Amino acid sequence: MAVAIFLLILVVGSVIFTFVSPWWFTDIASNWGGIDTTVLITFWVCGVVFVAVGLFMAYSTWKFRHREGARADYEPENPRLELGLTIVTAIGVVAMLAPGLLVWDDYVNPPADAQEIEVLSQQWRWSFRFPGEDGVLGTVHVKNIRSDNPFGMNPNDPAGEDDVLVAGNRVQLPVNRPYKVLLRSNDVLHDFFVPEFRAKMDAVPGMITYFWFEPTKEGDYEILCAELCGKGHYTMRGFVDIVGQEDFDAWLAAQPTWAQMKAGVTPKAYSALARRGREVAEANGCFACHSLDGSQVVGPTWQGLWGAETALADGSSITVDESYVLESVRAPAAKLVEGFAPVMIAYDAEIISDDDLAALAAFLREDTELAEASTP
Ligand code: HEC
Ligand SMILES: [Cu+2]
Repeated sequence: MAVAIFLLILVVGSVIFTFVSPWWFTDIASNWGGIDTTVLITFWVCGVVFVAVGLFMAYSTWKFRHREGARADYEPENPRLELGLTIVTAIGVVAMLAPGLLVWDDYVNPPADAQEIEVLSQQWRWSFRFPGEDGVLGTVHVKNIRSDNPFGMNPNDPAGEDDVLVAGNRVQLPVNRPYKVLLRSNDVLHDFFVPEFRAKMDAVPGMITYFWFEPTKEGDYEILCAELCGKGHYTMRGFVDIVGQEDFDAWLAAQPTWAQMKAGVTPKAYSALARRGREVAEANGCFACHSLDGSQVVGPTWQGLWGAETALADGSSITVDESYVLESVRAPAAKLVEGFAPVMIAYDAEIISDDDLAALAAFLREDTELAEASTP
């Protein structure tokens, strides 16, 4: 009896929890309502089966409980019951899988007027490339990747000259325009995922994968890497800003093309030194406590850090410059930032060499400068 009541409570409790729980999908911001529908169908099929099986078990444990002198029937075969269960199961499985096939067919067949954007993934950041005026993405190869060619552009392909290169973690796209997203990885498996778009796809080294979507709501949406890709996986975030067409055009025009980047006309990408500095920060786990996007993790964000006035715990304040950054790393306790606990360890020269520290400072400076240069 107790077991039957427990099973009953489990079933009823699960159903109530499903309907009152605050955890549900975020508001959708793309055309992929069909993906929500397939998920809901799966929820309903599994939910109905769960309730039916749970109630049947509760009933059976009560109805067929042990009684003195009662004997069980032996009935190993029951063709009618087996046929019935097979048919019902088959219908359930088809109901769950068939809609997914239809949506998938749509997902990998972009409309003819879809614009292209390339998403380049690497440990642990996102970058983006637009085809430029000719509408054609230039060819690329990993073996071309160097500090002054972070996208691995083919230097001999004229189609790449006008490609627009967005090196930061932030990209803009116009609302209500279909986009075909081409995915590339420079190192390991990553997965581009924006929950509000209901869309995700693996980025696989050595091949180009794709899907398409049409943003339907303006807003700032977070990009996550949905594939465990190394120790910095959790820091691999980015943002897609969905804006009006005019805002998008203005933003895109302000980004450097490959030709400009080569000529150093708009040096909006990080210098080689700064890129090394970022690697030093990644290798030493700084991003476990410091963000680049303004969010507060454990320590203060590095967004806009360079040149900013930092309020210190002793009531004074200091302008962030090279010497303050060096001191913050070598002796973090010397000047504590107001409102933060002294949890950062001191990194001496054996952990981070003077050269690496200079590179780190260059990264912090350029990160602030690039952000200022790219916000109109
Ligand atoms: C365990 C978490 C943690 C790690 C790891 C960490 N920091 Fe910090 N960091 C903090 C905290 C907390 C503060 C604020 C308190 C203070 O000043 O020490 C801070 C402050 C700083 C500041 C001063 C920021 C400001 O707003 O004035 C700099 C610069 C800095 N850290 C650089 C680094 C670098 C570079 C690394 C990696 C080599 C690193 N931190 C690793 C927690 C951390
Ligand atoms: Cu990743």
